[in-house]
Amino acid sequence: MPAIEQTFIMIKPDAVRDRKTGQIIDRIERSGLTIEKMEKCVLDEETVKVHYAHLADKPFFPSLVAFMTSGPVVKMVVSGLSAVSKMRTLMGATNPLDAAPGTIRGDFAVDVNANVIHGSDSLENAAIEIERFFG
Ligand code: RTP
Repeated sequence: MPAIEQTFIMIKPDAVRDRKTGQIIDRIERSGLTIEKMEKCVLDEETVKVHYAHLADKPFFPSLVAFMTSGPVVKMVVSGLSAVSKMRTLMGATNPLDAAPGTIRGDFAVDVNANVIHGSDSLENAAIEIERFFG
């Protein structure tokens, strides 16, 4: 049975810079999910390195850290029925080239290196990320 969940969502620097924040928030709210907390901030390098620690050995890691600290992000706690998987569906595939039209990445992103939005991939990681970013 679907349960009410909380997930961690972050609009990445490319989308904030391109003034897509409002349109992305609109899609989240239209889907029936609720924004519990929201804050615009610039991430420090250490926080990004911890957040993407599972990718530390990838060749694109330095550019990922540079991108994620390149400007403000909008971080959120989003809640609702099956919020974790519902947001992953709304977001679309990690690589925008594979993301279906109608998804956030499918409609707003063109490049896997700057793919507009982050959403927790499990309930367990959602709790860890909410603690990490909202403490
Ligand atoms: P995210 O954590 O940002 O929501 O992304 P994800 O779970 O869908 O995908 P993950 O594998 O955790 O990748 C994290 C972020 O790293 C960048 N990436 N670049 N150049 C590349 O091949 C590549 N692969 C991944 C993306 O920004 C991705 O969202």
